[in-house]
Amino acid sequence: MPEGVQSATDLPLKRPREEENQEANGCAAMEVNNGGGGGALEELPECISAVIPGWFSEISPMWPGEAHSLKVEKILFQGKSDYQNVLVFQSSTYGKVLVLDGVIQLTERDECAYQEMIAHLPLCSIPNPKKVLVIGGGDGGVLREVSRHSSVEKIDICEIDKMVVDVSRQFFPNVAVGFDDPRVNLHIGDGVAFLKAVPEGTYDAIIVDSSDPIGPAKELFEKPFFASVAKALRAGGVVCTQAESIWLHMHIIEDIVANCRQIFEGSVNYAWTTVPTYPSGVMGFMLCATEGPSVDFKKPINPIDADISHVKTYGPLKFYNSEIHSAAFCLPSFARKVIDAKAN
Ligand code: JA2
Repeated sequence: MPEGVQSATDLPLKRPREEENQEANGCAAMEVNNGGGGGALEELPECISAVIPGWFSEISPMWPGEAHSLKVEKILFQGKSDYQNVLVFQSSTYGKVLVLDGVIQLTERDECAYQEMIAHLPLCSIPNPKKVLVIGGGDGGVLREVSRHSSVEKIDICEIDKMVVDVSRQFFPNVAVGFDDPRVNLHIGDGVAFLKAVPEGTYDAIIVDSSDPIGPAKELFEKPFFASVAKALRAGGVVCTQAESIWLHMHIIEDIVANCRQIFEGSVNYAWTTVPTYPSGVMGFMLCATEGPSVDFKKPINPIDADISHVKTYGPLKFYNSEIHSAAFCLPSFARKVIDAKAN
């Protein structure tokens, strides 16, 4: 092994939480590279050309010391909402890309991996889900996937940022198509406040499709939020939350697992999937059940493969199947050590 390269057994489980020279909007590095460049880049959004001219580089304190880049064909939209910077660009190899505060939320090419897994891991683990709540998810992709389940009667969604919904409808029609299902009720507002007002035991499943804990979604990673989620679920109801990357965020995951273990009296599990355009190429999910009829997330009992009416509307599933569902809960040893220690 070349000198300086870590062996697998040396992998640090904890990474620096933040590097002080990186700002929360993730674009501080352009100062370094643009020096002397004059005003040539003034028209471009902050994160374009930060590292390689003509490329989008995803620089964030969430992944210090690395920046995945995509070649930009054309910038299609840039705006500033009340909550964050919103950018849409055409990439040369992943289709259109949605970026919030400098961080990639989805690309047309690989969004299926995230949306299908965050929706079907919980919904295929319980019989007959009827009432589903989505927190965040303003692009509509999770709604599209929830809508594939014919047992579902009501889908509430609470997204804080209307601009995300509008931009998705305009630029990502195959994702925002989820909003067109008549079972969907869109609420624009704060998910934390929305949940507090939900009567106890309302939902069969809650899906938290959030951005990272360093922006408007901060509270969605904290214990009081998980407590409101548990209260809003029926007995034996399930939650699935975006839960970061095992390669980058073991310290965050450790905290989430510890919180969930205290709050959810049914099972507490961690699953993951591949998403090539997310830093480290993987993304995890926390899956928990409240006390009640027991839920074994690793054994899907409500296969979506059998329920095909949705295929006419949305096309076939591209990523999810029952085998990948079970496989998603298999963890590398370094992650299992931390997660199982907290979860059991
Ligand atoms: N991208 C990530 C991440 C955590 C680990 C690796 C990549 C994001 N968080 C932001 C997008 C999350 C999904 C939002 N729908």
